[in-house]
Amino acid sequence: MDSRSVSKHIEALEYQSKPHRLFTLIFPLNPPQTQVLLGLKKRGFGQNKYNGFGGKVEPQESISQGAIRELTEESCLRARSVNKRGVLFFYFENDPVTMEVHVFDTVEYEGEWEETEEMAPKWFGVGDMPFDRMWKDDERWWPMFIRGKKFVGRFWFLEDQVTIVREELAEVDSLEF
Ligand code: 8DG
Repeated sequence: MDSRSVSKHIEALEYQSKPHRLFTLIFPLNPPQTQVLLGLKKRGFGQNKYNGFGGKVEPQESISQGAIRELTEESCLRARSVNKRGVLFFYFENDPVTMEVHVFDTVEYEGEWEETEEMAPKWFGVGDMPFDRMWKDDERWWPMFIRGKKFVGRFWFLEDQVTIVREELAEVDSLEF
């Protein structure tokens, strides 16, 4: 086995040995892709932060079905198509579960956005993001997102959910997840 195959093999074993929980995260863009709809999260994990829309993938659905369902539940928009843009892995100190978050955009959606129990939506310029009120990793991968790149990232957080102690981030040609 060459060294690249060995490291891929180790990565696969590491992946299997840790419990993963699957999540989605979707960002609606206006047609010229100059603005993005974010939601201020009103409750639960990430409360008071601006974010895209998303949540846990249900057992009976595909990941992209989960992204579409969560977008409607949290913003009332109905996506007609979604594009997979990235996969992010989050590791938190003293938490054995890896969060695997599949990131999408959508430019094809119907309906008017509405505030919901979980999110208060608001449009932002893609170059004018409220990073001081977002998860700390977002400013790292957002430049790739708005340049239309695909990406894979891994971020290790302390228990405070703010301090990143290690990160890996790379643009990729395709996402095989
Ligand atoms: P529930 O309240 O209904 O139980 O949960 P849910 O709606 O199913 O899931 P959730 O707890 O709201 O899901 C967490 C969301 O936050 C999900 O969309 C993934 C996203 N998210 C993280 N970490 C990060 C991060 O570092 N940056 C960004 N932008 N999003 C993140 O979990």
